[in-house]
Amino acid sequence: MTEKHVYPVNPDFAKRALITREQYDQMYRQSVDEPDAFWGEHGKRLDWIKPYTKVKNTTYDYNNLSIKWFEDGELNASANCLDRHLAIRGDQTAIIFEGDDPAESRHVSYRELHEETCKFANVLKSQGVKKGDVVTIYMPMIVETAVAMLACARIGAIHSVVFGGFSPEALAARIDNGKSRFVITADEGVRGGRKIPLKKNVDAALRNENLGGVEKVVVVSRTQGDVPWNEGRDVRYEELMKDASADCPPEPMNAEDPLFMLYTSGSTGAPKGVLHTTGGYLVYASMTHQYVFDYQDGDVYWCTADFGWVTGHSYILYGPLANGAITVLFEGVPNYPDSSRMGQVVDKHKVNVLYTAPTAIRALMAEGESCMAGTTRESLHLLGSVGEPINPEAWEWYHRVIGDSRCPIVDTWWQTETGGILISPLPGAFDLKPGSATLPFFGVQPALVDNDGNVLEGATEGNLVILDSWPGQMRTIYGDHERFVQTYFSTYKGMYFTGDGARRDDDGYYWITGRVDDVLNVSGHRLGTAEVESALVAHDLVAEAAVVGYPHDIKGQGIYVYVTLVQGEEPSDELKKELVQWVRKEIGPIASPDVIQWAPGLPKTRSGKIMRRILRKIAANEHDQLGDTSTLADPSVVDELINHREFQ
Ligand code: 6R9
Repeated sequence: MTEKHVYPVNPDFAKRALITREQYDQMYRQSVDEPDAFWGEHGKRLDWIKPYTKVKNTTYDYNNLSIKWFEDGELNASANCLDRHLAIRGDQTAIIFEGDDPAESRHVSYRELHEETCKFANVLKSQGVKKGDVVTIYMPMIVETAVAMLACARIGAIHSVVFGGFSPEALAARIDNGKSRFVITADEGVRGGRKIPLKKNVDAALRNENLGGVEKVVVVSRTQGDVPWNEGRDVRYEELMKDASADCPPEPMNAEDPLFMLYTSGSTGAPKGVLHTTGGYLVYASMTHQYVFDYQDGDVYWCTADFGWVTGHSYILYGPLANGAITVLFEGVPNYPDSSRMGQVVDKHKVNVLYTAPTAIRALMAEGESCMAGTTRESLHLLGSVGEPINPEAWEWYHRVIGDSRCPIVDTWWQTETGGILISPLPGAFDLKPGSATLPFFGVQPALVDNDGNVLEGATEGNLVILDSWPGQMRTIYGDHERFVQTYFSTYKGMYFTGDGARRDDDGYYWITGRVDDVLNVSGHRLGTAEVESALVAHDLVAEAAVVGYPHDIKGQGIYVYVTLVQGEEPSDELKKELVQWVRKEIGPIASPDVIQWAPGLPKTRSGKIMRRILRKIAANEHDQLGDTSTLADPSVVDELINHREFQ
């Protein structure tokens, strides 16, 4: 790294910053050397109904795995996000809602959000929802979604938010896996001027015979669109809210009681329900939100994620609200009505902190600097990035064009499983290097290991593991604890394996290089290659399919599919289109294949394992670097694929 690639701490930002480099060094040391003292102190940032006397009780011992934080404490997440703010900031804005239509926005105060949440919590109770029940939320980005999540938390129900872009089939699989008896949805969502038939999708999902267990579907009116109605099962949000009492005492929850589950893709099998608990998660989400975004009272903070992903949970809802923040909730997309929308929203609501994804930045970059014309963005003082590695060019562009060369950028590395940010700059403390997530947050002990699990020292590259637990860590995979232990703790015994690779430089800065397993990251969305493959082979004409990622200018990774048709079937462009539609139907538009290549055969080892390494190289047009192909059962397959490679 040359000096010109280092951005020293911005002196103006340092003046207001909560944490200096000296403080970071001292606090980090304590967090690792004396975790009980450190987290015992910082756990007090929340209101506890019953204070904890124990702090950290965790072991990564493979045969004896156990993760508990604040285990004898009791609290309620919704009370921490709402009730405790009423006396000091009841009339302050909690949520600024910005509609898909730029003419539509409104402010919701903490008092209003509290009242709606209490009412809806009573509604859920009246519909039979009890503590420990799983409630599926399939909603657009509207205030009622925040209300629904907080209302679940208030009564101790476990919410399971399913991204509104998922297909009925994907929704059905998640409802089924969670044995969820309740669904909350909206008539339709609106994004980029287009309607999304959420209620219709729920109906289609529930037609699946295995889902007979769903008792109630609560439907919020977003568009007042005409939707089919199933008397007895479907109930209207607005009608139930009319008569609901606004008095609903928060349920005391043990720190280790579940708060929510959220499905995410792994390298094998069906998506897994990542389970987060109450105390550790909320301490960690709120503390990272405060320090990473240097959040201070009155700052207007905008995270552009969706509630369907973990970023929406931790950094639109729980972290910010626990901190009494003003959080922007955006229903739309960055390029509607046109590509100046992001700048427009920043100016309209005087946003100080903008947290978005590299894919959005690259899409704007492709439009050219004119996409910020007519906006000043002068309110911004900090930028954030999440979801995938940010390439230095996109970082520089974000810094220069969106942030007017004035705002530090926090490149935050974390995962659904980690609950909150693990590696990120603290903006008033660290010099920045474009493309590096820099250093670990308090209490986080990253390490790089070789393929045999040996810890590597100094400047090097390897598999990224975490050596000890932090409070926000997931506790299990819903309904499959064994899979949890296997997935995260069996590759390198005694360590949490992230699935990512990383490089560490001479300053100890981490550079995340991307997944080292069979997980794709398409526009910041995680997808398992196995998921896309099983969708494809479910098609009658597909005999076999192999899916790999390839470098894509905007999406980060695109989806490259090799398909072998059943004997006697002829490849055609129509069939390609049909397969793309098929995958969209099975999973959702985010899984649309970018390239389909017909493959008369796939490169396999003699034991029949598909050699994806080779398929990745062909897709990336790097077939001069195939490496060792001597273990292939039939090497001629490779030449055939190279000769018929699809051009992107
Ligand atoms: C929060 C979130 C997790 C995977 C993760 C990694 C990639 C996320 C990143 C990043 C490089 C960053 N990732 N943030 N890679 N730099 N700042 O995205 O969770 O959807 O579970 O994805 O995303 O590969 O393992 P999730």
